[in-house]
Amino acid sequence: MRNLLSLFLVLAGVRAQRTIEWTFVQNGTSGIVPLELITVSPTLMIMYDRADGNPLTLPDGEQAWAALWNLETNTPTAIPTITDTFCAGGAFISNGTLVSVAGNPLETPGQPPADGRMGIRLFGPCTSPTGENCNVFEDPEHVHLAITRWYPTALRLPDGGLIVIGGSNTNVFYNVGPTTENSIEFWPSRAGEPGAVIPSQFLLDAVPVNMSFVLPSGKIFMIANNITMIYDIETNTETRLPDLPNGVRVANPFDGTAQLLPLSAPLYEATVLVCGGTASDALPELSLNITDPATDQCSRITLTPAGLAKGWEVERMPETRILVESVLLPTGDVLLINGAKTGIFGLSKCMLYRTSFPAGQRITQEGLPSSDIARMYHSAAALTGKGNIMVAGSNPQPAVILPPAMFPTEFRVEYLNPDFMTNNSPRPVILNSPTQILFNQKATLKVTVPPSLSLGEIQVSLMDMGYVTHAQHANSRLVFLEHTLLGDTLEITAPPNNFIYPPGPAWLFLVADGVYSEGVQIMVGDGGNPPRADQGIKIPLNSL
Ligand SMILES: *[C@@H]1O[C@H](CO)[C@@H](O)[C@H](O)[C@H]1NC(C)=O
Ligand SMILES: *[C@@H]1O[C@H](CO)[C@@H](O)[C@H](O)[C@H]1NC(C)=O
Ligand SMILES: *[C@@H]1O[C@H](CO)[C@@H](O)[C@H](O)[C@H]1NC(C)=O
Ligand SMILES: *[C@@H]1O[C@H](CO)[C@@H](O)[C@H](O)[C@H]1NC(C)=O
Ligand SMILES: CC(=O)N[C@H]1CO[C@H](CO)[C@@H](O)[C@@H]1O
Repeated sequence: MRNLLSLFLVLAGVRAQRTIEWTFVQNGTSGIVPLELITVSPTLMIMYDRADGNPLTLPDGEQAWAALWNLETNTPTAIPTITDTFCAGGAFISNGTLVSVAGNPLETPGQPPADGRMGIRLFGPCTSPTGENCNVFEDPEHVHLAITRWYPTALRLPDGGLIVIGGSNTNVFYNVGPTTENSIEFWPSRAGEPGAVIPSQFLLDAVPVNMSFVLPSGKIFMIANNITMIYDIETNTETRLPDLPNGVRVANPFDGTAQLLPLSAPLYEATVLVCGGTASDALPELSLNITDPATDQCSRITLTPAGLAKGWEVERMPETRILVESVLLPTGDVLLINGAKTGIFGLSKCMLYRTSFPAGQRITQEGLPSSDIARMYHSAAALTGKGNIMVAGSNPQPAVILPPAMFPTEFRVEYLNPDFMTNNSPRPVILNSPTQILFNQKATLKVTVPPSLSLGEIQVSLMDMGYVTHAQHANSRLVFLEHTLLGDTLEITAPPNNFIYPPGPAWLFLVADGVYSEGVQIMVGDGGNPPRADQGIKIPLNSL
């Protein structure tokens, strides 16, 4: 079974000549199951789980369900949390604080964790490399959502605050049926305390399974089950767009994965890529089976009038995949990793998608290693500031269950290293950069680009790495910045306004010839608490 795991990568044109040699390196154990994994600084990742028998404990001996992972020492440190973070969503907001939203109902009366369904957990910004004094702030009595939500999505809006979408009002294993919350709300609330709850016909039609993106217009694109729409927050109107083709369904419990592909000047046209999911038509929840067929379909659509006229374009992965996870890389390529060939939460495998290639040539399997660790339901893969991909977790079990169980709870941490990290070949370096940039403003960075890399292929990537959970990287975003490079001086221009990149923290990467630097953190916008007024300049858009 272990040998079934392998990895595929899409080769780039210019990059195809270089020997691709990606490798997995295993190091350390996570102590909890990082079913939520978020990159918070160059040295730290935050991990959220539930209290179901984790070996990691707090100083008082109580078991932990939240921890910081130190990328330097490859060790976890438990962090105290009040409410149950299981199946929370989240996002960074405009002041740099990471907000974890909602979670699990009370599991054992009288025992921690407390009911997390209305949870708001604030973390950071954290400037200590080891996470000293970086705590999760919670005040469940006074700071909470308007209603209970298990499994919602949270997106950072152009005003720097959050829209919280859907979920279920209790833990129901699959988020379908009468307990679903077919509604949205905002945090901080837009209409006093507690916030207004706005019903959604789209979520009702879809059973509120969803993947959502903030478009350059400020509207929200949502995919749920096999249907899609654009939501205009200001007018509270839903506009249905074409269904996913060929009966493919992509949301929980048939998880596919979706990414907003990189946005570029001048028009910042939004294209959404959706891969994997199930090929079978709406199966009744109780008859789901690990032998059910997954799909090999990737679908993409450009959200402009011309793109909509073209509709969804279909590409095929080399094999079928469900619960596949997508990691947007600084190059604009998308790593497709983990997942199963069949079933609902079955066996785990990996891949990558090269965005800039013509259709039909984007996917390949060359030069990539295999992992011998199965990464299934409740596993995660996240880009780190160093530029490799941290892969951790997996627990399709109801609690911590150790070997010899089939697919036991997995605590081993691995990194997938790109070839330039595997063989220590020279990478571009950002020597210094400002810590903050205002919209449409220019800034100057000192950089080095190794002479072996082509200066004709420079990209500057401004990224939100997202809040990784359940194969979704909510808020994942990449804007290619306009730039000029003269010697070791790189001049960049920030995104024109808060719609192209919602105000908040970001990572900057310098890419030369497909090889990228380590990332540096930068605050985009004024850094104030939400809601923020519009910032930057208005630009013409042809996107929806
Ligand atoms: C694991 O990480 C530790 C701490 O960074 C390091 O000392 C050790 O060499 C690493 N082991 C491997 C196999 O990379
Ligand atoms: C989407 O699913 C609905 C049923 O849930 C079905 O009626 C519709 O035909 C599907 N759309 C496509 C394009 O397959
Ligand atoms: C799953 O499907 C297989 C093949 O049809 C069948 O043998 C098996 O009993 C099913 N398992 C469950 C749990 O229904
Ligand atoms: C960020 O904004 C939120 C919402 O207003 C607030 O609760 C939080 O304390 C702020 N964080 C910092 C570090 O000021
Ligand atoms: C019920 C459900 O599938 N909710 C999903 C909504 O989308 C977020 C990601 O944006 C997922 O994490 C949730 O699982």
